[in-house]
Amino acid sequence: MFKLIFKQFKAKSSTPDLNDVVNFDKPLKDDKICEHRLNTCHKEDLQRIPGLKSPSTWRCYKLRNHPGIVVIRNPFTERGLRYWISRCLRDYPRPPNIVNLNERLFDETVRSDWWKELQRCQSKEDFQRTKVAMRWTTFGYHHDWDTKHYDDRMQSPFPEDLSRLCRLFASILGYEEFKPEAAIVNYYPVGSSLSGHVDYSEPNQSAPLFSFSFGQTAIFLIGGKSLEETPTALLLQSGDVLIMSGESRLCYHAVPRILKDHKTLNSALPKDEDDSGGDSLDMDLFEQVGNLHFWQPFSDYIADSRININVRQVLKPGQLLLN
Ligand SMILES: O=C(O)CCC(=O)C(=O)O
Repeated sequence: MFKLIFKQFKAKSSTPDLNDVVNFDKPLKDDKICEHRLNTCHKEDLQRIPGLKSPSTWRCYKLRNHPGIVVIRNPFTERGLRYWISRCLRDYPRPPNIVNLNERLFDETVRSDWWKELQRCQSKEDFQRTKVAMRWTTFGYHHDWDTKHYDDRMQSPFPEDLSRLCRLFASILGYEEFKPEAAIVNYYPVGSSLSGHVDYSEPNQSAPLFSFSFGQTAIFLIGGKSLEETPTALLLQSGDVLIMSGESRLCYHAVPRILKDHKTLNSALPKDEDDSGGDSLDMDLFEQVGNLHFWQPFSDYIADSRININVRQVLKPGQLLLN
């Protein structure tokens, strides 16, 4: 059933039928979801990460048929969205992080600073080829796509800003001990997809997995423990945070389709829009993204692409090394 539904949504020849797809902007119409109350009152440090709306205003949902799935509908401010999109494009794909770019197709300059070199492409063709070639970057423990194993010798530092962000969401959901140790940033040009899989590479499979969506909307399929079970399709929009915890952590999931339906806000942002500094983010970047000239190339990228940051804990509690 999973593969069939994946194929139907993926089929380029047809406009996908969204009637049965959960839309968190129309929660009352949908009996597949129910509202989930977050206990945010006692978390004093919540407000300390700039770029997030006040947690008391967050809308959070659970899926009736998929225990453990939680979706927070875009808790980011416009400046916050721009910050994370810029980090994913400009900074995270740089060494020592690993990117998918093939060395036979791209030389070292592109592979080590893809975003900078993309801006320098001379022809439309070269620009497009370089743009769509970027599909993932990994950091923290690097996921080995062939062996599906992590290795203590294959790590790069986990960025402090993303670690703080994940720990904040984990804490709000009651996972005080969550440690962000491995991340994959997935880049999805419109037309691309990710087929059904289970994330079982982590020795720690009881810790939740945090997944952040930016840019164009994804149709996301969440299924069960076997491919026989019928999946539920969700619309994940820019800013949405999906958490796979408990039972759902080891369920099949996929992204069959990216919909080009999101309009990025292309204006300058007022300086004092939100948030005072703090040391949790790159505050120069946080300020720069409000400048239209600086933001434009990022906005152009996101006009026909989606970005997903996928964060996992690798080690079990108390475990210091893998091997
Ligand atoms: O893009 C997504 O929403 C899901 C990504 C994912 O499943 C993965 O990286 O394992």
